[in-house]
Amino acid sequence: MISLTKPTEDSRVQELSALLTVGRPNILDKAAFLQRVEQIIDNKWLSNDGPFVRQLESLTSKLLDVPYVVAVANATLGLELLLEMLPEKGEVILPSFTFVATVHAVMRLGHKPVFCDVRESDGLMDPKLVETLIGPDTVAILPVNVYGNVCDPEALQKLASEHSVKLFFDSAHTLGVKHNGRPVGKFGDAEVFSLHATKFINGFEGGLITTCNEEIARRMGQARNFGFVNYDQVDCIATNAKLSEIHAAMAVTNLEHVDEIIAINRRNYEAYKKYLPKALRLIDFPSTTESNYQYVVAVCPEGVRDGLVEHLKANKILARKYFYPGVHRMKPYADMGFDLPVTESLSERVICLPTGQDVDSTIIEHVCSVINSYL
Ligand code: T4K
Repeated sequence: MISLTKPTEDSRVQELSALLTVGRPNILDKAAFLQRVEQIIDNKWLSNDGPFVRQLESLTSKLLDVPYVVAVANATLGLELLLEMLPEKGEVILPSFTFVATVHAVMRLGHKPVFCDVRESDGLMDPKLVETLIGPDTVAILPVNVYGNVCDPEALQKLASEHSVKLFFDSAHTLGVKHNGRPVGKFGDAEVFSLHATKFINGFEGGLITTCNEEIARRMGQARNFGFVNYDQVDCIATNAKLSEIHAAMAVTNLEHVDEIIAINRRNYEAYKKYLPKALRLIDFPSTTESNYQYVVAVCPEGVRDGLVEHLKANKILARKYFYPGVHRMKPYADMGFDLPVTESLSERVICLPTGQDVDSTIIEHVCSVINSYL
């Protein structure tokens, strides 16, 4: 007989609950979510464009002021569906200073990643550098809005239009962020958001493709569901990237508290600003950006970061090295010969600190005093 182990007896869960971790999910209203789970079970509509998926799409369409939202199983698949739509294979310009998923999506679809270095100040691609990398084989630019900061969408759009290449934003970190008062979500040809457990609004897993282009939205709707246009007709070769109802219900429940979660993250960010030793520099946001503050990232002096992460862990605080190493240094990409000095230097020094619902200013004061004791 199979032995059923209760989740709380799982050693990983026990280890993690004893730690203050980066990425602990925000769950603002467990009762409301459980009520929706009952509803899903009673409805017997578990997946495939169900009522909660539609509600999620409509809520995010309003929140982001974007006409089309297509919910998918995760952001990685969202990026793959967009890249699959490109009429020819070619070079895609993107940063190496990102989560590996962005680059894997490019490679898995048969395109060639062309890595662009990033700025020391915020880890974003500089449009001036992007311009130097555009060539005859470029098919798309794929900027990543890391940590809740926003790449310059106007300058990038100008470049993409001048060179007739597509512009897709990896906005996995920027749900609810505004740039010059305008919600991120309608820039470029399309954007992709993540609803992974560790994201500030989570659906356990999940992703959103947003676009102002009706044709892209139509194709994404088909592409997430095997290419079906109706019960019997399949128009293209496609995969299964559907979001289930339970995932959508979790995301909808959390979205009802979006302002509250941003306020919590902002309060935490301000507390880090107050207590963090001055030797570390917090990645900041310009006045043009209203962030969701979902990642609190500090840049350490050279040679400090790895020891500090270990010291924090010894004190039951699990900080993360997002993003280390640069993707161009990971095994599948290491032979491509890219030299990205800022990405390399930054990835050796960044440290991502715990935030979200389970963190408050007393905890942050403690985290900062542990950091101070190491320095
Ligand atoms: N583009 C960018 C720029 C991204 O950052 C990401 C994902 C993507 C694209 C792709 O999005 P998705 O396809 O995932 O929708 C995590 C996440 O898995 C990943 O979604 C995220 N970025 C990345 C920055 O972080 P890991 O491998 O570090 O995650 P993991 O599972 O080790 O979780 C991190 C910590 O969070 C754990 O140490 C403990 C805590 N945790 C995690 C989970 C899953 C919990 O407390 N509870 C949980 O349920 O990549």
